[in-house]
Amino acid sequence: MQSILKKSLITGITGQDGAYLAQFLLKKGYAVTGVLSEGHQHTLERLKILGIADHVQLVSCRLTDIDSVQKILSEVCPDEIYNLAAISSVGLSFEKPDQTMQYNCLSVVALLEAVRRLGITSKIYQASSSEMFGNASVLPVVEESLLIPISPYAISKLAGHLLVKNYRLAYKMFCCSGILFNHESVLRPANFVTKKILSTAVRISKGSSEKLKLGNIGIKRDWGYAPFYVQGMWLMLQQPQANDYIIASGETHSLQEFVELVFKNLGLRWEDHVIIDESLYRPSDVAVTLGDASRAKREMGWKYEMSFQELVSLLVKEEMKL
Ligand code: NDP
Ligand code: GDR
Repeated sequence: MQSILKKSLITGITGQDGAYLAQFLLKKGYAVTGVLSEGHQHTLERLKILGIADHVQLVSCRLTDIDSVQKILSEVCPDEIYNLAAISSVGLSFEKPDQTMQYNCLSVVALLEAVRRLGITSKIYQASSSEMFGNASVLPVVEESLLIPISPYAISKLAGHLLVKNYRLAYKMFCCSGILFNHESVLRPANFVTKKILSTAVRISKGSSEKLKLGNIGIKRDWGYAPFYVQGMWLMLQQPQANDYIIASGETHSLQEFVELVFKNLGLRWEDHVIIDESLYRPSDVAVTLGDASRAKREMGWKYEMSFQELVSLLVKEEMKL
């Protein structure tokens, strides 16, 4: 039997990244505790798909409340904390800007402040986002590029990002932000565009006559494969000094290319099945994202080697199996 090395705590364990990260940490011999946010209805589906639901401990906590977070931290005494819980949909954040700001900002303050008040040495990973850059004038972006977010989601993530920097500077705490670019998998929730495209296209390939309704397919994204990205999160907490890192594929492609390739992989013509619905356009949207993950490669040895074509083929295969 493998001996337990370290204790980890993951907020947002029931989401895409939480599930893959839990699987990654379990393989490394960590004890994994997942925090379920009180008042939010969670699904254990992703943990079950990966076959790890029975291997993680689940606890419940009001993640926006400092006292509740302090209580959990003193019970678990984690070596590493991964803060992934968030209202993570950019689209939804335009409909619920108040809830997005409240949850995504307060949960970061509560965690940082709880660690500070307890005086513990837990290392903290914060899930920051490429969305914080907004429509960058120079691409690819690096960690020091200007942050001009253009959605309530991205603004809330920027607040968390700056809080992490502040606690690092003011209290010398080991806290890092991973600035992750879009990463996808079969575990993506249904409201994200790649999952919506994959699940609909697979149903069509099996005989469904439905149409796939999409918003702006002209946008371009730096898309990667989620299981490789969680390794970057872990690597950040293994460094001698805390810092912020971009994790990205370094390629950018339009949503139209993604759609075309998915349907092509299934032997179909996308034009026969896709309808553009302008009601799905966002009030403001980032046109292109492209990240430079050189710092992550140079300092942590993290590198990404899957091409866009390989990513799409793999996602189609995984979706067919599901
Ligand atoms: P998911 O949406 O898959 O998971 C988010 C997690 O937060 C889930 O556990 C979810 O619970 C929980 N959650 C959602 N809404 C609430 C709420 N209102 N109150 C409490 N908990 C809530 O996101 P990902 O796994 O894809 O992303 C993980 C983190 O990384 C997020 O913070 C996201 O913003 C950030 N990020 C993600 C990127 C990506 O491309 N995936 C890129 C950059 C940053 P449940 O699933 O049970 O509802
Ligand atoms: P994003 O992911 O906003 O980049 O945020 P999403 O998949 O929601 O959108 C990507 C792009 O596709 C366009 N789009 C559509 N999007 C959705 N959801 N549904 C549609 O029908 C549709 N049609 C076109 C969007 O306008 C957008 O431009 C993800 C999340 O994981 C965030 O948490 C994370 O921070 C960023 O990636 C990096």
